[in-house]
Amino acid sequence: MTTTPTAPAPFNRLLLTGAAGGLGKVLRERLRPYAKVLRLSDIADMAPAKDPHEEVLACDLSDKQAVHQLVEGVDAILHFGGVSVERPFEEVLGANICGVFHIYEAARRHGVKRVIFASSNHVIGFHKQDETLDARSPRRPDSYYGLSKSYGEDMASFYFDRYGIETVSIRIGSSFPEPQNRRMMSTWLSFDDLTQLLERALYTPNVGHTVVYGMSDNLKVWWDNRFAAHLGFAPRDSSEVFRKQVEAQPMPAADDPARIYQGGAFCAAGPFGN
Ligand code: NAI
Ligand code: 15L
Repeated sequence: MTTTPTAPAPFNRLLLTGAAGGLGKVLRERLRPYAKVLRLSDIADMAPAKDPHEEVLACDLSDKQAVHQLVEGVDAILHFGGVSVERPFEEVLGANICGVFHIYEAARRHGVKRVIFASSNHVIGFHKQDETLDARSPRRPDSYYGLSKSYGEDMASFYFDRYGIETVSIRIGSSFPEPQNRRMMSTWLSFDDLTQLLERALYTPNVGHTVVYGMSDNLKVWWDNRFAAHLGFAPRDSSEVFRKQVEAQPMPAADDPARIYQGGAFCAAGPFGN
């Protein structure tokens, strides 16, 4: 299902990185109306192209030359690939930090004018759950992973200021079929709302570098999207319909990070090694 009755005119070619991942598999279907050709890429195995509207290309984001070849000929990039949870720094470094540099440098070289960056709430994860944040609130990364997304947002800002490449950085909350715990009652982003947000991010003119929190129309939220109002994102789903099943779970202890911090368990991950 698309979120508008008639999709806007499709791009000639869109690139989706992270296409083998949880969201990538969902977006592989949902992005079809927005591109004549959808180029799908991941380091992991993907289903083969099912028709001429798909191109499937394996690529390691840490490989600069491979990313440059991947980006050639695309009109816009939805950058969803990379390490998506807390991992040792060395793993995050190649996929996320070098990876996001390779994406932007390839975009510059190939004249790509728009990137949609799958950032994360873990950029601000060490803020407490009783705080309300907007896009200008200080970042408080909760992990090497969150740091890498923070760096990605700075990369986006730099490539706009220096080269005019526009980005919408989406600080995705928790995008899964359903909220999995009490914290996700605030952070949940439905797949329909994610799709609408991506449509707005692709088609809204003059976004510069816009930071938007990716959340559904949940009852109790921690984020204020006033600095992204120009996107016209109007989520339609709410985690409320799942409240009963979520609240059947035991309440976390008062000192559990899942109950204190916006980033939840990520705030207690690590250390790794010695
Ligand atoms: P996922 O882990 O299922 O997908 C990420 C994909 O990136 C995987 O298929 C993986 O193989 C690929 N990848 C990892 N290292 C790579 C490399 N070096 N080169 C090429 N590909 C590589 O994660 P998910 O849930 O689909 O998330 C997609 C994106 O959205 C990620 O960037 C994640 O950080 C971000 N995000 C997702 C949230 C969610 O709730 N699902 C919340 C916040 C952010
Ligand atoms: C993320 O950034 C992760 O990619 C995803 O797996 C979830 O953990 C999500 O944040 C979350 O905070 O719920």
